[in-house]
Amino acid sequence: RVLITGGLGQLGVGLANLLRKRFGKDNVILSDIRKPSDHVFHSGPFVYSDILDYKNLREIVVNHRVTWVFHYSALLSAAGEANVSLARAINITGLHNVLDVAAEHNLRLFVPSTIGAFGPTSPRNPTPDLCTQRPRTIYGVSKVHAELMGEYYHYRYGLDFRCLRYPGIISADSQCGGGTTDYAVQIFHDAVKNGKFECYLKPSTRLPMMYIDDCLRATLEVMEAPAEALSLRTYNVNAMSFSPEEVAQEVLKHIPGFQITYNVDSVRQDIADSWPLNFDDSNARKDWGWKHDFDLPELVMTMLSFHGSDSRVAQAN
Ligand code: VAH
Repeated sequence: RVLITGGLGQLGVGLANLLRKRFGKDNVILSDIRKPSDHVFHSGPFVYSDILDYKNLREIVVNHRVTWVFHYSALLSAAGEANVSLARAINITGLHNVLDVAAEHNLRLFVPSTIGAFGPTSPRNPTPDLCTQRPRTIYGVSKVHAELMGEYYHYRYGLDFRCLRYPGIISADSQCGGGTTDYAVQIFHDAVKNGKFECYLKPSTRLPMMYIDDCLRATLEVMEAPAEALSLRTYNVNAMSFSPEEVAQEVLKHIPGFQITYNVDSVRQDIADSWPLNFDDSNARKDWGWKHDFDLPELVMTMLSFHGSDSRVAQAN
C-alpha cells in the first residue's frame, strides 16, 4: 500500500490519481491534516495524518500495511519565510518522523526536494546534481537537510530513500500555496478570466519550471527504477526554464490583448534571484531514462485549454 502525506497540497491529488491507476484505487491512501473535498474523499482511501504525531504515523503504516510513502507535507519557500518556526517543525521534525517510521518498517520513501535547495553561491547556469548548496530560505535549508538525512539513512540503515529536486511545478486543476513560482500557475487563470495578470517577479526572472504531468511521471519512474540503476539518492529533473515575460509572450499568441503588469514583491524576488536559472538533469536521463514531454508551447496550450479559454486550442483538439 502507498501512503501520500500532505496529500491535499498542489501535487498530492494528482499523484494519487496516477498511482491509483497503476496500483489500484484501494492501494493508495491520501492523507493530510485538513478535510478533503467530497470529490477527493470519494475518489479513494483518505486518512487524517499529522506528521508531527509519530504515533499516528506508525498506526497508519501498521493498520494499512503501508510499504511506500510519498512525503509531501511541507511549507514552501515564501510561506516558510513568513513562519520559520512552523516550517522548521513541519519540514524538519516531520521529516525525522517519516524517516524513522520508514526505517522501522523498511518502507520505500520518496521525499521531494526542489530548485530551492540551492542558493546564491551554487552554480546557477546550469546547476548540477552535486555542488555547493547554501540556500537562504528555511524551506531550502530543510530540503537540503532532507536530502542529507535520506542519504544517511540509506547508507546507515539501508533505507530505500529516493528524492527528486523539482522545478517550479505548474498545475491547472490544483492550487499551490506559499511558493515563489506560483505566479506561473496564476497567470493562466487570470489571463483567461481577466485578460490580464499582475506579476510579483521582475519580467526577466528566469526559473526552471515543469508541468505537473511530467513531475508526477518522473516521481513514479524514479520510484519504480531498479535500485541498481540509481547512482544517486537525489536527482535534479528538468523540463524548461522561462521568465514572466517569456511565458506572457506565449500566452499572447493565444489570447490577443493579454496584458501583464509588474508589482515586484522583494521577498519572493530575492528568493527567485538566489535559485538556479537552468537545471542540469543529465544523471536522471542517464541512470533511469528521464525525459520531459512538456516544453513552453505545450505547457501554455494545455493550461489555457484547461481554463477553457482558447477557442483555437479547443477546435484543434
Ligand atoms: C516554491 N513551488 O516556489 C515551490 C517550489 C521550486 C519552487 O519549491 O517554493
